[in-house]
Amino acid sequence: MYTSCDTEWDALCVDIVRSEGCGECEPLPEATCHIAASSSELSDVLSASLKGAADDIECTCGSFLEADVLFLYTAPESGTYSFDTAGSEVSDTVLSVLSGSECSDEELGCNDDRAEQLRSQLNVELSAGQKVLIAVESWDSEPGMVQVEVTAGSA
Ligand SMILES: [Ca+2]
Ligand SMILES: [Ca+2]
Repeated sequence: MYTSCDTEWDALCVDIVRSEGCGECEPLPEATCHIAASSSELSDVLSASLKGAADDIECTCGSFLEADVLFLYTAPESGTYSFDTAGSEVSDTVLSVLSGSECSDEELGCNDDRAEQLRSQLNVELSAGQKVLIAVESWDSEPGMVQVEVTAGSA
């Protein structure tokens, strides 16, 4: 893919221009943050498919460059929330919770395997009205449905 000449992809673009003798460079693809579903219920199950999903964020406890699905969750009240991928079709999940509704927000926590199982679970303290992004990846690029069950967690 041809990319813009005045960005971090300069070297790649210059190589293309040199080898192909033209100065035509397309703009960089826009950084997007694909949110599959959202909820603000105290107990809810969010689900989406990893098939064809984009790689929007890097889960720090996951594999490099894995596709992810993102769910936006708004805490209805202050407390501890549990996010659990039990019931996902993808057997080995990775779960990450970001501190806000943007893909650039900081990671509050990341879990690969919980209690010697391949599923993932995190307890996170949230305040009323706080928005968090929940990211789910497969550990080994297995396409399929993933789901996150949100419940009132224990601290
Ligand atoms: Ca990813
Ligand atoms: Ca796992």
